Parts: sequence; C-alpha cells; structure tokens
Amino acid sequence: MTLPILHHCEGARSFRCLWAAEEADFDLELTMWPFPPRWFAKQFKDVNPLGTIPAWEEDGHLLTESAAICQRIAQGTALEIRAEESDYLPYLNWLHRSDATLTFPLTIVLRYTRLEPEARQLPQAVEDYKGFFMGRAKSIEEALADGRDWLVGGRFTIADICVGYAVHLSASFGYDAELGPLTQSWYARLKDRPSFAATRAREIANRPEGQSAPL
Ligand SMILES: N[C@@H](CCC(=O)N[C@@H](CS)C(=O)NCC(=O)O)C(=O)O
Repeated sequence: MTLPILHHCEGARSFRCLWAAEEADFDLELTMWPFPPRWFAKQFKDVNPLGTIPAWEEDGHLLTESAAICQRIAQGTALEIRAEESDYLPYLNWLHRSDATLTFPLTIVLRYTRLEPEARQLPQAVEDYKGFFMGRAKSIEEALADGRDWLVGGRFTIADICVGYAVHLSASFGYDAELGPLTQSWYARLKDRPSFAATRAREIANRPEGQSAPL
C-alpha cells in the first residue's frame, strides 16, 4: 500500500497536518524541506508548482491547503465534527478562519521581520498586521467565554489544531502574552497534549540538511 506523502518544513503550517496525523494515529510518509523551499530547494516546485508548504500527495491528487489536509486525516475520527453534529457549521468556519483570517496577518509579520533583509523590513506593516491578528484573535477569547475547553463539539478537534497553530505562530513573536486569559489557557492545554510534543520531536528528528530561515 502506498502511503500519502506529507511535505513539511519545520514550524510551518504543515505542522497542523503532522499534529493531526499524530492525534489520529494516521500513517504517512514524511518528507521535510528547508524553509522556504523557493530559496533553498527550488526542486520543490516539481512537487507543488505553487511552491507552498504543506503539500500532500495521495492517489494521484495534490492537496496544498493545511486545513483541508487536516480534514482528510481526521475523516472518520473524533477529531472531525460530522455534518449531522450541531457544531458542524462553526467547525467549518474555524477551519477556514484558522488560515485565511488568523494566520495570514502573521505571515506579513514573519516576512517583514525575519525573512526579508534588514533594508527591506517594514516596521509599519509589522505593527499594522500584528493589530489585525490581535483584533481577529479576540474571536477565540469570545468562543471560550462560556467556560468550554475546546472550540467546538465539546471535544478536542482539528479546529483546535488549526486555530492553535496560528496562536503558536503568534507566540513565536511573543504575541501570546497579549492574548486574552482564556485563549492563553487554551493554548497551554494544546501544548500539554502529548501529541504536540510528539509532533515537535518527529519534525526535529527528520530535520533536513542545510540552511533554513527561522520560522
Ligand atoms: N493557505 C495555505 C498557505 C500555505 C503557505 O503559504 N505556506 C507557507 C509556509 S507556512 C509557504 O509555503 N510559504 C512559502 C514562501 O514563503 O515561499 C495553507 O493553509 O496551507
């Protein structure tokens, strides 16, 4: 049997997929690349012409959206919310919000702090997009305001994984300390899961040779 292949860079959005696979005990082949592949591994374009991470190869199909790959991995497990469950619609919304609304502003911060050379860094853009992230992240605090532990369905799901990655990326800029107290506790619960440490250990054990930019 051919296993699906996950193309991953340490700390990139593909962390969501590797973490979901760890939680679901889903067997996959892991291929790791230096970040960003467009600088350090131009041949990655032969796998994914978009040049983005993650890429997922399965049955002749290529998936390039981290939340969609998590849905694929979670299929048939308690990590997904099924269509007949009452929280199905908010679940879908969190999955999409996790990248399009929450992670996107952080990628501007990442680019204009860590990736671009000093002469091209843009402090104004960093401040503005940090503001976007912090404003949008209030939606997490609001969702947790009724005392729930997890975002939807009364259990840990890939919605927590996908949104959790955005918060985790924000923590790499120190923004987590400015998030609401409920969001901070939820993030601590996420990091306490054994699967989080196992995912981190797996990516470190498979770290590619050569240079990578900090993520
Ligand atoms: N919406 C996509 C975004 C994929 C994406 O942009 N990934 C980043 C890494 S986290 C990337 O590949 N950046 C490439 C680059 O900066 O060249 C997803 O959720 O997977």
